[in-house]
Amino acid sequence: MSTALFRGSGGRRARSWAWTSLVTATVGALAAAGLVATAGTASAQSTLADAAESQGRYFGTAVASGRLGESDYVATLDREFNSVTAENSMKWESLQPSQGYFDFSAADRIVDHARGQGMAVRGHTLVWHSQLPGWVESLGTNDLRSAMNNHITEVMQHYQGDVDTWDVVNEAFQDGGSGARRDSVFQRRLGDGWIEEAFRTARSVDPNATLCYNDYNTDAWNSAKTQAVYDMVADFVSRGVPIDCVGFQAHFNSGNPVPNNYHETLQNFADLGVDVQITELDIAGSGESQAEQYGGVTQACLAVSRCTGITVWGVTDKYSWRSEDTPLLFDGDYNAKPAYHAVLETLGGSGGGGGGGGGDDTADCTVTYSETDRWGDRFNGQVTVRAGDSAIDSWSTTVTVHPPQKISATWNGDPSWDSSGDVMTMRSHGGLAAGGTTTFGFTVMANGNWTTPTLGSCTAS
Ligand code: G2I
Repeated sequence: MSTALFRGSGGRRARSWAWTSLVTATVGALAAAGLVATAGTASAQSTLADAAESQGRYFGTAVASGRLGESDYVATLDREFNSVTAENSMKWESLQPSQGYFDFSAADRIVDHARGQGMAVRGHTLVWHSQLPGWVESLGTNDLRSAMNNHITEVMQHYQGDVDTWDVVNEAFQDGGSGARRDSVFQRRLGDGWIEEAFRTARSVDPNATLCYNDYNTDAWNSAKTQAVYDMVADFVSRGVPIDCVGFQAHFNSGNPVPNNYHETLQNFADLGVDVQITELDIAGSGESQAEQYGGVTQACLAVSRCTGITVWGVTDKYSWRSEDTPLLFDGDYNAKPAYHAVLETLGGSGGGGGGGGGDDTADCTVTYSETDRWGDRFNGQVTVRAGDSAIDSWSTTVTVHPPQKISATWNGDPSWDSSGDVMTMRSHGGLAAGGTTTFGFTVMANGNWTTPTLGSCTAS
């Protein structure tokens, strides 16, 4: 099971089918075990995706491929979102680490999961000065031009039919008051025409994809950077350069708050005849003040008919690129925060949050699985149990193995078994303080089946 390296295009389709059925089967098993919301339990508009859809929008999140093995992460992703963006896996350094060698494996995992769940995929990003492999930096003008066009071509062809929207060019303008283009290798070697060329190439490769220019600090209408991007888009539209959309990253904090005229900025761009999307939303803070700002951004999007959707830059605070700012909609235990409820309600939904958390004080706990060791015939699983906002006296949860697997040893808990021997109930030896954690572990004899055991929910008293 080594990492797949592919030269050139093609090959994705066949693998895609295999993955899709695997994903569907896994989700079916989780649903049967009550681990993911099923159609019967999730009423309309009690999730971000459903509420956004009722407003004719999508609601997306950035996804890190390495997190797709975590059951709470996946359950929250699948329940709440209907669009994903790869947080890092589709960047140039990930997809073409050395010239001519493409490694689509991590990005494929995200796309296969998303497509298996019927989600849309935003491609991020084809041409960006950052997370760019060293070999690109050292190319001369002609080679850089061909490398740029070749990268766009190979990547878009690989994901054609799966990725419907691309950030073709990311962050090409400088911060501050100059309104100038960023001094990147593309700008230095290819001159002003490189952005246009990237868009023309992208259109010729996949005429059906929505092509976006994406940037940050373009939120306040009167800032020099916003104006510079606006001028470029206006120029592209007037000359027929193929651009369909402008992405607003929307990374907000106290130094860069949501501007009062945010809606005006979105509307002015939309009036050029392009869609606008909020592509990497996160807002530092907590509680009601964070909630209010999230509600305001959501409202700004709803007020602009061409604002087609919102993507938040991650599922949970604990994996955010700036986790110390707690900028997302779910806390580290996947409890929905006030910000989540503000977004959901602004989208016309209610309830929601998956029933977990929501800031109440009743006894609860969560469980997370990880595999800690693997040998030729067996593996060790570890479950972390975490108490919610209140102390708990005891906890229990179930671990279901998949025949012919057998659990051969356990530690740090009191196990009991159902009649099939496949479902182990693990009970605590004692309690946990509010927010406290403990772990228990077990060895699974694989007997040829390496499927991850299924965790039940955590029960506290
Ligand atoms: O910086 C925030 C975002 C700004 N707009 C473009 C986005 O693509 C960008 O995303 C962030 C990711 O959220 C981070 O996860 O881009 C960063 C890189 O510029 C990402 O950070 C990288 C670290 O630099 C690496 O050291 C690390 O290995 O994340 C990698 C994976 O965790």
